[in-house]
Amino acid sequence: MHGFVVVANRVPVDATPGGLVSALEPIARRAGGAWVGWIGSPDERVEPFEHNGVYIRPVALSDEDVDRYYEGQSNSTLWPLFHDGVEPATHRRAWRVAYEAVNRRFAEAAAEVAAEGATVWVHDYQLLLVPGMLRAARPDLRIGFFLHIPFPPVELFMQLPRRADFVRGLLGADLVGFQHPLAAQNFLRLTAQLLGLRPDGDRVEYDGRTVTARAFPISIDVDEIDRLAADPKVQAESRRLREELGGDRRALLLGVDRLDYTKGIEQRIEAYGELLAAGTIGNEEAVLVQVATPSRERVVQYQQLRERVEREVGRINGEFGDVGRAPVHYLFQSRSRAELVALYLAADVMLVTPLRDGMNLVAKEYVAARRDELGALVLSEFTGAAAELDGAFPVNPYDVDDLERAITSAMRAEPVELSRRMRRMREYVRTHDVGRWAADFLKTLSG
Ligand code: GDG
Repeated sequence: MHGFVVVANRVPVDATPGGLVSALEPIARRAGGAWVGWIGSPDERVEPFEHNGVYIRPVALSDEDVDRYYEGQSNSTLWPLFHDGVEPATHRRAWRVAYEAVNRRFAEAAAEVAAEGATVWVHDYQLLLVPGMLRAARPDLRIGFFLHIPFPPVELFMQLPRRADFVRGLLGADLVGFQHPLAAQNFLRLTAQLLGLRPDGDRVEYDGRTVTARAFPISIDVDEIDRLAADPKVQAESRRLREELGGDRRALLLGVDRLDYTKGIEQRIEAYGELLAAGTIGNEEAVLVQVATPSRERVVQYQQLRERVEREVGRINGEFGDVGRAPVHYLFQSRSRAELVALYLAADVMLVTPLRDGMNLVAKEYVAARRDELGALVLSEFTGAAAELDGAFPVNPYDVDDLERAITSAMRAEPVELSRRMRRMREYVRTHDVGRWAADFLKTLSG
């Protein structure tokens, strides 16, 4: 039995942990905690085990569960709908049924490992029903929920079949955390519209309890990025990359994203192509590197996106490239953390232009890596990060003209201006790292 339990779609046993794992694992370890989640491969039954001092309680998913709960309801219904419907959401009864069954399995596993009065922290859109199920089984628990992606406006959410179930699911928590204050507001409004509740400030009474809904913008492990950025091997790799790409004669523009239609990769590449076509930017004065990490490859929208992006990259390189000097370097590959930081250090302009993004950690990682206080960040207004990083060059990624303007202003800004902006952002990120995020959330949850 454990006094602190994390419940997330995946367990933290990957070779290169992300920010969430580096924030929560030490907390779980200190608390003698448990982590409930899927191992990541279908049809694999694994007994509970200990990993880095945390008790791992695997939840098994069949191939069909992965198809319906994960790729279906989570990634083809909720993901697009919660990102403003930038791709149409697909609704299928069988997916919803599987989603509910799998959420129940997660809730039961959590109930089984949580000690009397334990704190349980449930994560993200794959597990929206878990807080309600857990509350019903274990009214003694303190339950927190954090949504890593945006929460859509009421009108959009209303399209979701069985929408009230999802709201009731979240209301099983004592504290529901979001990336942005607007998301918390959307949620509270919905409790009024769908369930006739009366939210008051950031609280709402439900079922004889008080539920708080508030923004807790997530962040990164600043020390980890800083350590990599200070590493002579990483710095040498960064210099090598710049040299390969044309040295100081060519400005290096960089994008790093999972290949996802929410990230605005297509629009970004299209804008760059137009700048080359118009002669605003010459192929000899700049180069774009786009790292597109493979993601959700079995979902058809992702396969189609990949084809569109690759066709456009091919067209631009064919039309505006020279032998040995391609305008766009496109890497459909996963890179190590060290290589990403080397790229951040090499990039003059970081392009973070999602159509919608809960936070976007890449923006914060770029800032944390720039110990030289140089480099420009072009940042979409529709990211959570835009509410925090006021030294960025803001952009509306739906507007190609605005993208082109933002890219050229960032490329041509004076170094003094760049370091003024970068210093402001670095100060903010340094004082708002992921450790503080987790501590704020858990302190609020413990009341
Ligand atoms: C969701 C929300 C929210 C990327 N490529 C590689 C790689 N990455 C790392 C980045 C960064 C992370 O993955 C991506 O985080 P983002 O925040 O940018 O985006 P999502 O994956 O969509 O994350 C988002 C986040 O949850 C946290 O709440 O900010 O809004 O959508 O850390 O560096 N890492 C490695 N190789 C890669 O090729 N090692």
